[in-house]
Amino acid sequence: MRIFHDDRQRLHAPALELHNGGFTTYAETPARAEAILAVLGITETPPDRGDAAILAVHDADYLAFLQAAPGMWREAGRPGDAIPYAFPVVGRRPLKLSRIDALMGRYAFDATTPITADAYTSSYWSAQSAVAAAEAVLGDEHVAFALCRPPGHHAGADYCGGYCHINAAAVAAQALRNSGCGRVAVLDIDYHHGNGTQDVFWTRHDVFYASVHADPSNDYPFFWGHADETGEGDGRGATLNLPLPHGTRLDAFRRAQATALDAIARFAPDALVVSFGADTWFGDPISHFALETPDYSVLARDVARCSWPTAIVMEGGYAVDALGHNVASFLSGF
Ligand code: OKP
Ligand code: ZN
Repeated sequence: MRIFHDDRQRLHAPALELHNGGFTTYAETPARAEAILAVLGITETPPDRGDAAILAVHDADYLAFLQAAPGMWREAGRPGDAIPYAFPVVGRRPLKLSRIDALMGRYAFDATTPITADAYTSSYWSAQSAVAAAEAVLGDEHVAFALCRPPGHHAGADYCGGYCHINAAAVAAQALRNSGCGRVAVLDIDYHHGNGTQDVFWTRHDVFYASVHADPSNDYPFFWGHADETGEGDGRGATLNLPLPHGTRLDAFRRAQATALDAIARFAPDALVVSFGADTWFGDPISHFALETPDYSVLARDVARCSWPTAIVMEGGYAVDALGHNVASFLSGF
């Protein structure tokens, strides 16, 4: 299997995150990628497809802000990482914002996602890795893996959040659309709902989004991922959310994934993007499911049996010591 990753994806390294009312070390660390690389071995550097692939999903002003924010933050005299802390409540009148603090809140939905000096570079190459995997599965390969880090599925067209700045899975799905796939599906099996991916394709019928995740009544990202969210307008019925309770083990997870795969099969995609998170593992430090390492190859085989060209994109997974083995288990199922 071809595996894509660029060293620059490991530059972004925020110091701290707000967790349980205090600051702790940032869970989404470059060590995650190191751990996966240590187990998988050799990877390919993706070609640079430029801004165009990313602009097909994200707004130009948002991408410009990601690049400008660290400098503006420094110029305002702030010593730490650029972290938003004030957010415009939905429905407030549109204002012309200029202060960096205001802009941070405008382009973010939470305070867990610092925009470091390297956030754009690392996220840019994460997205390029996803595009390379998408291109590979339309070529000689049937399946490819993008070792994406930082993750992407919480990032929307014009906002960051949940450790994500650029939505690599959405960029890959759109790249597949632009390469001649009329219908593309995204299967998101990270522990958390992929609100960014859902939002990007919410009103579209050409990209189906299905997600198995922790019930947002109890879990991040709280405001998306409920079972009654099914898409709007042209996208009505092209979103499927399957929330599950804390403690979920392989059997229940596998049944939910089968429900998602059945819906995707009815949609009849030309290609699939899998947003894969290993934060469903029982020992994950920020999550509450109970999958075990061999379970990932079972889940992967169920996906592989569908035989769609499949680009796998890495999302979460924060038990660093187990992460490489959990990813290897998943990939072995293909
Ligand atoms: C990213 B991905 C921690 C609150 C949650 C954000 C979680 C983002 C997960 N106190 N922090 O979906 O794995
Ligand atoms: Zn996650």
